[in-house]
Amino acid sequence: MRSDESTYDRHRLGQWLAGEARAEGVSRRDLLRLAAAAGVVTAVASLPETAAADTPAPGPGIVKPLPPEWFTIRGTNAETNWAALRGTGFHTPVDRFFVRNHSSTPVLDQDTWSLKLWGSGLRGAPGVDRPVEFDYHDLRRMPSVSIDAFVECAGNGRSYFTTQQGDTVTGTAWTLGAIGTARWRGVPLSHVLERAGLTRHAVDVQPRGLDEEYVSAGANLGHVRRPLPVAKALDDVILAYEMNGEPLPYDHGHPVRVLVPSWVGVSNIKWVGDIEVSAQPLYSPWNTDFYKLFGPAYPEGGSAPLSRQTLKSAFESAPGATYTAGTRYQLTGRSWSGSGGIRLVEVSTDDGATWRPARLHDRPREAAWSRWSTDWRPTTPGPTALLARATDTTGRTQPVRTTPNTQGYLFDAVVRNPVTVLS
Ligand SMILES: Nc1nc2c(c(=O)[nH]1)N[C@H]1C(S)=C(S)[C@@H](COP(=O)(O)O)O[C@H]1N2
Ligand SMILES: [Mo]
Repeated sequence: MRSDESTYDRHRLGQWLAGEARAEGVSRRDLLRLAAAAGVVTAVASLPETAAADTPAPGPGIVKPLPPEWFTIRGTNAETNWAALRGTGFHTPVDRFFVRNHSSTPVLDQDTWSLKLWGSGLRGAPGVDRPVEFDYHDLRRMPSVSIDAFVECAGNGRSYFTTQQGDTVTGTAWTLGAIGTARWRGVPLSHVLERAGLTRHAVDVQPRGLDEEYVSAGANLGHVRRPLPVAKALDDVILAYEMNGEPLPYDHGHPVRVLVPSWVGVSNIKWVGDIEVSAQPLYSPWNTDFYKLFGPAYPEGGSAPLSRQTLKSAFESAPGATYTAGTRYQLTGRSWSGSGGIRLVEVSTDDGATWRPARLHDRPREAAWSRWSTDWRPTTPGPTALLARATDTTGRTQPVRTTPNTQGYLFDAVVRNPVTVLS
């Protein structure tokens, strides 16, 4: 009974967060009770009184608190402010990790959750289309692995196409904060696929989320889902149930998400409910329309679906920061690549006129960032710009300009950070 009740509470809260529950059915007092039951007191308690009157949830449907010093809200998403990462370690604290939601965070109960695997790439009696099912505890009993990896939105840095290059692009105007690095623990997807009866005919694997169906420009595109080639699925992909040593938080896919190291953020399907395993190639709007490169530099039907992320660098400072001439500063930042580790980071404090190597604080690692620092004692008052330029272990260096694409994915040019030196 008790668990039915709390399941119902969580479900109801999820509906409310998703804007589905009408306010007359849920009073503010009930909301607080629901929130308490689901362990998300602060998110709801901080709502203005009027929220429960008859308006839907204000702002994004994200459960965790989003203090403005840590996050910039962009529609249904929350971007991490880079200044909030200064002094944090290699792993991004969960409470500062960016959230990218197509709709809103569903509050799911691990005890009623299950994962279904189905499709023509699995063994099974001919003509019988019975899914193979695993529950949360089945996964917890399987051998686990831990990996350090970033999750980064393919659109991270998109706003610089416009502000630095004058290109017109569509999509969320992220600066560089649509990335975080965590330690993820879970079960290798290869293990689960083997257990489900993977055949050698399988070519694509498509995980699908349990969050609301995504409606874009009036069209219902269904649940968020994107196929992965079976080669990647069997390589280093995991079904993650822990983030930085704690159960996966609601906003990051509780109880289980897919984690696809080095690949575009959308591959990392949160709140995964089922996985289609197919002997034929699979398509979804997320590999045909979105997350491909379109534009004059690309073929008529667009590029191949995006896989790996690109190369970027960011300073751990606020936009437009001021510095005082004659004072010694330690500038800090991080660089990362989807193609390998970081071999070199160069910094310019004079708007690109001169460059010097930064100190690297992490060894080059696949799928993860490297922290760096450099000292700066500004001398000349006035405006200048800070720039950082990384080279990865494949030998690739961030360019001055990125070839534009209509949806503004994979910005990798050196970002110019205007600052002012005060006398
Ligand atoms: N089910 C589901 N999975 C999803 C998404 C989503 O909206 N729904 N967003 C994707 C995108 S575009 C990104 S960049 C990452 C963001 O992960 P995070 O919110 O944990 O930072 O999740 C991906 N997985
Ligand atoms: Mo994304």
